[in-house]
Formats: sequence, structure tokens, C-alpha cells
Amino acid sequence: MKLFKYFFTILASLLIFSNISLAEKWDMALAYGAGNFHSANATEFAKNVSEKSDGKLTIVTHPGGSLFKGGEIFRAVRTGQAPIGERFMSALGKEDPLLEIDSQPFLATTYSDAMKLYKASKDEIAKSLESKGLIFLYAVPWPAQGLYSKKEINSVADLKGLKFRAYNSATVRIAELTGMAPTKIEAAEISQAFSTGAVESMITSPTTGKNKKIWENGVKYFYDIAAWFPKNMVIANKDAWDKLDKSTQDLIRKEAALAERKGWQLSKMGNKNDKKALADAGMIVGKVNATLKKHFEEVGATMSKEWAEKAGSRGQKVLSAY
Ligand code: PCA
Repeated sequence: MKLFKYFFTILASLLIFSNISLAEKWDMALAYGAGNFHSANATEFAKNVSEKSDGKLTIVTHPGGSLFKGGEIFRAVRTGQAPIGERFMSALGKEDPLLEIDSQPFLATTYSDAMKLYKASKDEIAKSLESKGLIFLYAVPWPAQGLYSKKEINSVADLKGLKFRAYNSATVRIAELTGMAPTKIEAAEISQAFSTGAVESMITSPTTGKNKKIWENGVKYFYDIAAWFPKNMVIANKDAWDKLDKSTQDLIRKEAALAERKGWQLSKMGNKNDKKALADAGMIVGKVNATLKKHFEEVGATMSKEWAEKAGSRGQKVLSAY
């Protein structure tokens, strides 16, 4: 009887142990608020994977930078502190200039061109991420980027000296070539930066302005420049990925492809609806005048040259494919 109990205990602990080692839990780091369409989409992706993996993998999302802040997520996933996360690609130009290709002004100004550019650059980007121990899963663009300002902008002179919130090296460069004074600030700190007067202008999507209720911080004008569609990407740590069995990896790939399709749709909807939301909140929504447009196009041309030099032959390859 004693022996039977002994064997039973061993058998039970073996079963429990093997169950635990089979069931993985991934915490997913998201920088943007739960209400943001990127976060909502990632949450649906996580839910679908969790429900369909036969208990083998549960993905728990942590929106609003609650696990890691935007600026920390890439490193956290790379080092395995978070097995999966989402990051704004073009903030990572120092890791790989190809990650900045979607923030080059006037290279892709429509969703269909943005998709073409994505397809042309995706494999090269995924390859370089893999060499850093990362698995690329999917990418979704923000709606077209526009210029926000507390005061009216009618000329290049009106932009001179403006305290400008930048979110990557490309927006810093736009500011420099325009005579604005840029400071890099993550999306989470936008409201504070405007309300304290640290900044008075920025270029971002109508979605981010709407989510931040930017009109409550004295921002009255939105100029729809629509010069690029920067993307967020979802990446996983390769060691964590390699621990999963083939069917779970296939499931993630399948759900990632679905999330990507849905994400692009949501982005397109936001591109229309969120501009309307800004106008409904009393902001003045319009286009820049012809002189300003020409100015931004010239800035864009300078930046294209600079970027091509930085990105070298890999960049050239992607640009010709595009
Ligand atoms: N919103 C993010 C990135 C691009 C966008 O539309 C931000 O402003 O930080």
C-alpha cells in the first residue's frame, strides 16, 4: 500500500510537471493605450492564439506601456524579458535603416503604395531582425501623418522656431530642415508635453491626436500632409519562439497574417473617421498651402538622398523592388 502511494505520487507529479512545461504563457508588451486600434487588434490576435492553441500557449496583452514603455519594448523582446511585443518600426533606425523606410516623406502617400513598400521591404527587415534574435510576425500602419499646431501655419516662416514633438530620427530631421526645434517624445507623454508648453506642434496621425484629445491641450490646427504611413510591428523573441512546437508556431503565423489584414482595414477606417473626430471636437482640419507643400516635398527629397546613403545597397535593393 505504501509503495502504491509512493508510485502514485511520482506519477501525479510527473503529469503535473509535463503539463506545466507544455503550457507556455507569453506576456505581450504594447506601448499604446487599450483603446488604440493597434492594441485592440493585438489583443484580438492574442485571444485567438490563446483560444486555438489547445492550452499550449496563452498570450496576455499589457497595453499602455504597463509592462514596458514604448522606448523599451524592442530591447525587452530582444533580451527575452518579454517574449513578444509591439514597437513603432521607424524609431529603430539605429538598429537598421530599413526600419525607417516607411517614414521617408512622400515615398508612399497612399495605402496601396504603403502596402507595396511594405511588401518590398518585409523580407529584408525580417532577415535582419532574425539575425538579432527576433521573429517578425506582422506590421500595421498608422493613418497618414499630419501636422498639428497650436497656432495657424501659413508659411515656412510660421514654422521657424516652433517647439516640435518628434517621434523618430526622420521627424527630427524634418524639423531641423525646417528650422523648428525638435524634442523626441514617446506618444505616452504627448498630452503632458503640450499642456506644459514643452512643445507646440507635432506630426502624427489623426488617430493619435484623437486618442490624446489633443484639442484639450490648446492644439487647434491639423494639416493633412499625408506624406507617409509609419508602421508598428509585432515581434517575438527567437528563443521563446523556438520553445514552441511546430503547430503552435503555425497557428501564430496564421493569426498574425489575419491580424495584419484586419489592422490595415482598421487603419484605413481611422484615416477617415479620426480626422472627422478632430473636426467634430472643434479643431480646424485642412491642408497646407502650396508653398508649404513644396517646402515639405523639398525636405523629403533631401531626406531621401540622406537615407539612401545610410541604407546602402540593401536600401537600394528594396527601393528598386518598390
Ligand atoms: N502615432 C504614434 C506613431 C505614429 C502615430 O501616428 C506617435 O505619435 O507616437
